[in-house]
Amino acid sequence: MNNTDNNPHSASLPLTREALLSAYRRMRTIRDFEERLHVDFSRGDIPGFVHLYAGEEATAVGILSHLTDGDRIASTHRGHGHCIAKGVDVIAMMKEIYGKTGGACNGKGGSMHIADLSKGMMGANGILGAGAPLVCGAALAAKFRGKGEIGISFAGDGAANQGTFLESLNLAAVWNLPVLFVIENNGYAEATSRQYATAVDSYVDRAAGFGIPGVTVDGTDFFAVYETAGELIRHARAGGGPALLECKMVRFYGHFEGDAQTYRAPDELESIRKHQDCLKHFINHVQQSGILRLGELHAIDREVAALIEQAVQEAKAAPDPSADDLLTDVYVSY
Ligand SMILES: Cc1ncc(C[n+]2csc(CCOP(=O)(O)OP(=O)(O)O)c2C)c(N)n1
Ligand SMILES: [Mg+2]
Repeated sequence: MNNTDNNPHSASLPLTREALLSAYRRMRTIRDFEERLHVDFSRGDIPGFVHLYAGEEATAVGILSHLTDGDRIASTHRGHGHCIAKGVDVIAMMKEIYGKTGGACNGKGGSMHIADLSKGMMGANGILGAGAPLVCGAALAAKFRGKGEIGISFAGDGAANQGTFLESLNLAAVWNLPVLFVIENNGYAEATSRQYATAVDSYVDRAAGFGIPGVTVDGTDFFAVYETAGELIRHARAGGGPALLECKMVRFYGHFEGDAQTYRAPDELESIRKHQDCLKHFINHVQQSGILRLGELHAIDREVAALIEQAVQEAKAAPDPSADDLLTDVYVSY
């Protein structure tokens, strides 16, 4: 199958000033969103479990900047960054995490189940490895629609050892599906180091076993992620089939909020924040190359800070779902 003829996405996307400002805004929004949740969770304001994406922003934004609303993604338990990068409304996300009416899922999903099908965001997911088969289904539908749309599955380094994940690679290869499988390798699955639980050093070595391309990239470098993902996405849109992309990255917080992180080296957090901060890297790059001015970025910082404050205030003020809402949104009504 070759979709390039009627494919609105097949041209390469140049990183214009506007595109860079938009990418920065999304990365900054993710960072501020997560840092605010960290504070509010520790105050006891937020129900349920929260896993923060801070530190990993360049991967979500570098990849998802290539997508349109018609492309579909399946996320993980650490899904806020994917949602924001895919264009889900930040105020609806905050309300959802607070469990309130007006949330992306009317307050019934919470952090680990945010979805917005109108944006192609099929959902965060509490089950490791569950997104990959879902994306195969979405990609099969996209292939039949023939408009050059694709699916992207995100999975952590831990989830990449799940049978469902590996079976999905095989299925996608056999059916030549337009899918990109992204492994977000932050070095840990909960408190378990990657070396302890995974037999291979490089996850992309596994791609050869399924006959598909596999590439590793520095997931803290927005520009490297953008470029590498762009090639694999164009390959999928053009009918070239699935690929595997491993993004090496760091997480700035614990596995979940409340994690004491005793499994980390004593200076690890300080070191990764100092040397592997994807936002600092982005700012240095655009400043040194003279593409963007610091003042423009600071203006975005102020707008994002105001948006996050507004989101929290609206979430706190929104009503809880009522008992009458208990059985709505549970089943699809046709
Ligand atoms: C099938 C399944 N097994 C175990 C768990 C419990 N669990 C939740 S998150 C997690 C670790 C995930 O690590 P990784 O995939 O590397 O993602 P990260 O948290 O590092 O982003 C585990 C074991 C689960 N949610 N689902
Ligand atoms: Mg991990």
